Amino acid sequence: IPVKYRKDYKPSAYLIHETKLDFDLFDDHSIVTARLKLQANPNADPSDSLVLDGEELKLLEIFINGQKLESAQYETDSEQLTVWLDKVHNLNYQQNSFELMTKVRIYPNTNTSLEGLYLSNGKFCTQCEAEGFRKITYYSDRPDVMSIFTVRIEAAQQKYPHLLSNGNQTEHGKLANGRHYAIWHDPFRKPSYLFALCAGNYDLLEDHFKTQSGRKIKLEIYVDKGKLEQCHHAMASLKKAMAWDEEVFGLEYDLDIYMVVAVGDFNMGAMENKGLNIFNTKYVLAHSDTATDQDFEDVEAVIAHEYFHNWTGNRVTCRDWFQLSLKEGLTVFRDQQFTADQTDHAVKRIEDVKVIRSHQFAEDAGPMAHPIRPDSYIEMNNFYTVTVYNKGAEIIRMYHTLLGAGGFRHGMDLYFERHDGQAVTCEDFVCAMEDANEYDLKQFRRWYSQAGTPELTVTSEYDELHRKLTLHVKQTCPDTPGQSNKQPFHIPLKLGLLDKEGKDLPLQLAANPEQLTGDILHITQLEQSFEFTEIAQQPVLSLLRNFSAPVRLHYDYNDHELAFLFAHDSDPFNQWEAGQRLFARVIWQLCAEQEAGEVMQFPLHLVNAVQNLLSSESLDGRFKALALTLPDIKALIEEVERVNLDHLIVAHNFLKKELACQLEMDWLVHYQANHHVGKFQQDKTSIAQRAFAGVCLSYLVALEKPKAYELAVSQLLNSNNMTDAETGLKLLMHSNYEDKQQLADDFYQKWQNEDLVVNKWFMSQATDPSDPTIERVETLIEHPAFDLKNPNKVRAVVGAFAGANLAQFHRKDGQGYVFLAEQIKRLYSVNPQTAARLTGAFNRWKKFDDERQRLMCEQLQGILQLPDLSKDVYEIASKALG
Ligand code: HT7
Ligand code: ZN
Repeated sequence: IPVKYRKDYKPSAYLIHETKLDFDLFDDHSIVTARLKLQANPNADPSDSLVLDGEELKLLEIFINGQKLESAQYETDSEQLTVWLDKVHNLNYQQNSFELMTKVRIYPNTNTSLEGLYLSNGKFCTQCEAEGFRKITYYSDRPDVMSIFTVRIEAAQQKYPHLLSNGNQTEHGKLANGRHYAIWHDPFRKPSYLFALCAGNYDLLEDHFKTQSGRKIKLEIYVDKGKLEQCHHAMASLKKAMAWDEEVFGLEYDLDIYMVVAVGDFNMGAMENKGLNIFNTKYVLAHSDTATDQDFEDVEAVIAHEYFHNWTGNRVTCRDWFQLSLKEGLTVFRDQQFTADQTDHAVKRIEDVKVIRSHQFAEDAGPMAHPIRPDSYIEMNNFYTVTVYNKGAEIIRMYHTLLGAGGFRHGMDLYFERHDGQAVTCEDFVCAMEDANEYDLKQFRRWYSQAGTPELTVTSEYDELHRKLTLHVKQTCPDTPGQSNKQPFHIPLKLGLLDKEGKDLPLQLAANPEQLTGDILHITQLEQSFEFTEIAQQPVLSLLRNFSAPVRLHYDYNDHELAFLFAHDSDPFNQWEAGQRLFARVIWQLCAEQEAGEVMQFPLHLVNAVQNLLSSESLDGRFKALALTLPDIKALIEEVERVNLDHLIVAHNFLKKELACQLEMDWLVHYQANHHVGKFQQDKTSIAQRAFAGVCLSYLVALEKPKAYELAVSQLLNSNNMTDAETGLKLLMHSNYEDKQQLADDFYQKWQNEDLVVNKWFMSQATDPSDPTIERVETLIEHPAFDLKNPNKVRAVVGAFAGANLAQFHRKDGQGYVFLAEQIKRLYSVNPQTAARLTGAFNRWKKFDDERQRLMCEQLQGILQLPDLSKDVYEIASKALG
């Protein structure tokens, strides 16, 4: 199986100046005619053959400059078309441009990979990133080949009244036999991965946006019939995103029309095709009856993310797929900033860091570890990862931290000034930041090349006599596959020193003042010491404020310091962090007690800390909800070398139940004060109250008392919004409430026609940690609403089971592993991308006990034996086994 390497990059031998595509769409096949204006690339090695990518295509005709090619002049195999240009008569292919015409037949109706052109719910749509365009026509399917596209679409008018592609519609009309056509022209050069086509019968929501320069942009959202009421939030989000990008980055939309099409069958969240975004319905449709507050926030964030790609991704794109983080890390950072501005900076930061710690740290420490700019891959689709996206965003965030908002903006401005219309590299981005700010980022570049999560170990000494505090900081980074002996990173360590009242002391270094910028300490060496002067009293250290770098921090806090920070830190992130550390310490202590065969002891000092937080009047409800939530088990697993999962789950449950018991009245009082049954509102205060009430209810349900169950049942049945209903449903499904099956059945009856709600129903059951869940999940995949071809459904049942039900997935008898492997076997040839994502659930097998390790490896080996295994799944499974 071939591996692609970053170091092997070579420019394409031929450029494609113009791309004219004709689509003739039929229910059982489609004909694609491509007319490409090609020219030898002056910046590449000359070549006598033209090699184009093409997969699953049936070549019907091929012409060059109107000359039909003979079989001796070209060749096709399962991946490519090669034309020997030197065998084509009278063709001066090194000097002149020439036209290649190909006609192919494809079968969108049987395309279940959801890559290329496929049918979703009776409508045609495309997904071309990363390498899906080659399933549509023969092409140089790589991001550095950019072309001007003109697209003609023809289809039956009644069934497909809307015919959409990128850019502006220039023509449309009726044809014989009930068919019609539309022609679209995109004036911006783009790579093939940004091509899109949609054809179907949709409901349409129309609006417009006036840009800062006064241009009127048509906004259109296309959805399945009957879903119009669920599009208004997406439309409002789009307008907010457009205004925000103008305001914060000075970036205005460029075409006259911006279209969004929602489809039910989609491998990922959404796709930023130029002027014609294609979205998973999950990230467009939102109504308070059917979508939670979190869904609303996700829709807003994904709409914004895809919109922001218009500049970071489309106007300036990637030279090759190893540079993916150039657009994705940067665009995630931009969407994170946008959401923070719309909601709450601290809450958003905490949520983002939770993803890093539970998922990215795990990836960085596992068999798939890769730098944000990978050096090699087997299947590019496997590299749309939390590392490239979320760690990539953390790296961008560090520029923002180091250079300040103004410096970052200067860097962005220079980046666009230099590279608008180009396909560039991460190095080009670093240079723009460096040059715009005259800031040396030589060492900072290591974040792009070295994988793994750096560890910072900090110790401190306080010298009362000389009013000095010395910090000793060590950095290390573990070996990762193919990389050892890492060089030190440039790590911005944001910190505060708190006096007895919790106030921040002024920061001043005794020497090397350049090592401190404001409250950012520059960690650049393997070992460094910093002396802070004029520190009148022994301070409490608040380190890595706002999670200023994607590292693990080790500092030997005592309980008292953590409780102090939990109560007083002016940095809300570290306030939350202190609480999480307090909880985590208790959980590990409870594990140790079990290990030693002792009875678990609940440490009473927690009660005060939690009670104070609960009753705080100044803190936001969403922040409280986060601070009262126990650390995620997945993140805890990443804190240790090997884990006794059974002990960890017992400890986690014990702590939850103890806190529930100790503060029973408090949970109830706060639940009642924050849970409202009256008129539904979706302002910030109401959203915060729902989040806070939800956490209070989760503690009450942990008591396993009839009264608490009654509250949850009443919330589920009487709520007038999906946030409250889903919270009630989940809590009950995950409890021992005896009538929970009846509730589940009723919920399904009520919502069976709302696919996205059915997915919530699936998920709440698949993540039930109690024992008969595997058997239950086995019946869920047989349920009429389940569809193996629909990734949302697969994620809701199989993905949720393997990724969010630790107790059942890791069942001791290995049945959880058997179940997952069975599903991968059913799926790998249907949808290789989704099957590969599921396979990743085995990646952390080394963390578990010997028996579980053996059982997981057995399944991985079985997967590797499958006939015609897709390279997507092969890459994940083979790397997992190492
Ligand atoms: N740029 C897109 C990434 C993507 C994708 C989307 C849908 C289906 C398959 C896909 N492969 C890659 C999404 C984004 O980051 O905005
Ligand atoms: Zn993206």
